[in-house]
Amino acid sequence: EIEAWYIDSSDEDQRKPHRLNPNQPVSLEDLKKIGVLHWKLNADIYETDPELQKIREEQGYSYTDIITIRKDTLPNYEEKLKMFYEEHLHLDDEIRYVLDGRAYFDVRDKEERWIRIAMTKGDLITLPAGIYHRFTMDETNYTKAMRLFVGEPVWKAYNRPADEFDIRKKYTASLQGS
Ligand code: KMT
Ligand code: NI
Repeated sequence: EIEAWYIDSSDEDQRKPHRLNPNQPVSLEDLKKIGVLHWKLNADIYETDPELQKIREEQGYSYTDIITIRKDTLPNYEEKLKMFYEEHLHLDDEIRYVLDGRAYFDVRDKEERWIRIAMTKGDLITLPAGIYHRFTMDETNYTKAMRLFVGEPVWKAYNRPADEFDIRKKYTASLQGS
């Protein structure tokens, strides 16, 4: 089971867990209500995994590539990490599959509170288009992730505020009554 929790608002190192005391967990069901989908897969066999294949077919995730985030392998490491941690949205779903290492995705809930999602090896997650979110390494400083996309990838991020986009309006409307 993937673990998620509400975080505090302290400015301490972003790589720390930032749990509230007492911890305030968020369930998979809660995540689903804000459009965040999750699958647990066997990352050791990602190259031939029929389960991954099935998800890709069902969801239309035609594109994949692999990104390794480590100081010595990712060009402009510090700059990129800083960018990833700016609150932003995309016009398409953000789909990530952790093949090795770990990382955090933070997403806003309906009341704009930050939820931290702890991604470990085997976690595949879809953040819906239009959701405000950000990404950070944890204290292990290493992630290898597959990036998936429906069609030709567009990595453009729009930092908050980006409320004028139709996809943002569509997303907030989808939260009503759920
Ligand atoms: C994004 O847009 O938030 C990212 O691409 C995060 C880093 S990919 C593991
Ligand atoms: Ni993003």
